[in-house]
Amino acid sequence: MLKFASRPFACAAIFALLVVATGGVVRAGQSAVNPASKSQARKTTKKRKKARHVAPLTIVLTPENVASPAPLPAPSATSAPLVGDIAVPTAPVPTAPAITRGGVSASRSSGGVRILPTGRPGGEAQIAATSLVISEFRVRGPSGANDEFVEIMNASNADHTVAAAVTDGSGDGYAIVASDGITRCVIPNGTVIPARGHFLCVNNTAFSLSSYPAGAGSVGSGDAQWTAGSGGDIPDNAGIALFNNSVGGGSFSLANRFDAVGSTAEANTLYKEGTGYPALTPFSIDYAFYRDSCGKSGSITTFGSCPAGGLLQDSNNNAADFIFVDTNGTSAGAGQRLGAPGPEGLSSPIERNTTFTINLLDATVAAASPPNRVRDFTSDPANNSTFGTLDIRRRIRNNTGGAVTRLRFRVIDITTFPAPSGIADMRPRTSTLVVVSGINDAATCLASNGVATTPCTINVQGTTLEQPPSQPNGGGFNSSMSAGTVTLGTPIANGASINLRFLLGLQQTGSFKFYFNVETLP
Ligand SMILES: [Ca+2]
Ligand SMILES: [Ca+2]
Ligand SMILES: [Ca+2]
Repeated sequence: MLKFASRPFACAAIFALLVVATGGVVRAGQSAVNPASKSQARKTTKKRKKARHVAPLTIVLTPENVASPAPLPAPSATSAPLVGDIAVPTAPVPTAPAITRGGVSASRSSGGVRILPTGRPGGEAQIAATSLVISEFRVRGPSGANDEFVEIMNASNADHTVAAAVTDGSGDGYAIVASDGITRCVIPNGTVIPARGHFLCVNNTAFSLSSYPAGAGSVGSGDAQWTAGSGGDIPDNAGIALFNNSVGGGSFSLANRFDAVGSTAEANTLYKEGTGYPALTPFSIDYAFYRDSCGKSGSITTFGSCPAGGLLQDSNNNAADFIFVDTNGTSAGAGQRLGAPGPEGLSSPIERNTTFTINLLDATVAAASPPNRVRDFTSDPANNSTFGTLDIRRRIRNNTGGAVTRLRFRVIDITTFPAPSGIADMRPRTSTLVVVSGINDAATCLASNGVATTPCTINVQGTTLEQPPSQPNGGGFNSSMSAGTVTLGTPIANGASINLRFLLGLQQTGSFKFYFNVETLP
């Protein structure tokens, strides 16, 4: 997990609570903008008026708007007065990095952002070394009730070979089962799920995210499928469980269960953990519940490093472990935050935070200053950048020991819609190559051009917000951003670096945070 953050230079009282944490002030001294203007434009005037008078930023669900999500209300607060662009952070300078198992995070130093790996902290329940967990799912989507998937992750650091604990000689494996007791997918015996890799089970009747990028291609119809003839639609808010066998009946027991997730409306406790996630009002939107790997349960307003260190959290309490996201920031009953589904299967890139080093583009310059961080005040509402953009540039070095043929970054913590006043509403967006001159960092010059002579001019490649799902409001929680220049034909050799930029549209200014996981192939 990597983090880019800073905090107010001249804090007003309203920011005092953020001081111990982090965040970057990206104030432009302008009024907050309605981040859902596109959505609102499609709605009736009557509904708009109604929504705008609801505070705070939630809507009341009524039968009339169950069929389609209600419009988002406009933030009513305004930004703080202009106090500058992005302040220089003042947190203690961290000690030299020491590689441990866990996510990579950035700590602020007096010079800007510094990256250091972090071990997995205590507190939350830790995933056992052999655990398979349900890492993301949905039971409805834009294509309706059958637009469903269940993603499994091997959260351990060792490859896992599927071997059913109970067998009957008939298609044995692990079973993904809904609370009606009907198996939707079997992960066949002998399947190897790589360390931190995934297995994707989809409803082939209406799965709409088959074009979501995976390795060289897309996730397609997943690694296993179900249809109307094999259980069909999983009802809204029904529970799902992963068992260590596919025999069924009494073999689908608590003792044989790897993991489960269900809502408060699920009566069968075998198919959920704790009281369950808050039951959803069923909208056919591009939503997902994904398992938290930051450790803040999807809070937009909680600053500081991610307690989970970039690794999946499983406290056996669905309400705490799963985060609801959708591409329009809809309030459907289980929390409201802009984000995107990201179904992953066996061919998808794998989290490898600890084997990459994130360097400033120019280490002779503060992290909060160009060329490492560039603030553009140009208003660009059409691209979710009403208050301009924040452009973060880094040199990312491959230390995996081999060539990397696919590289992308998954957002695991961010300030975004619906951020309250004083906190930035950031929208990750696609960027393209920029050429940067005046680099005085010899290591970057050498890595980029093969010559250490300074100053030098370098290429900084753009990153692409991966779609589908369509993200007309920009990215958010669980969105992925790809380094498209890294391919099988043009890999990053071990020890080599790539210069990348992460472009964030600003729909509201204020303190910010931006953490992501590094995902790669092989
Ligand atoms: Ca369904
Ligand atoms: Ca669990
Ligand atoms: Ca996923």
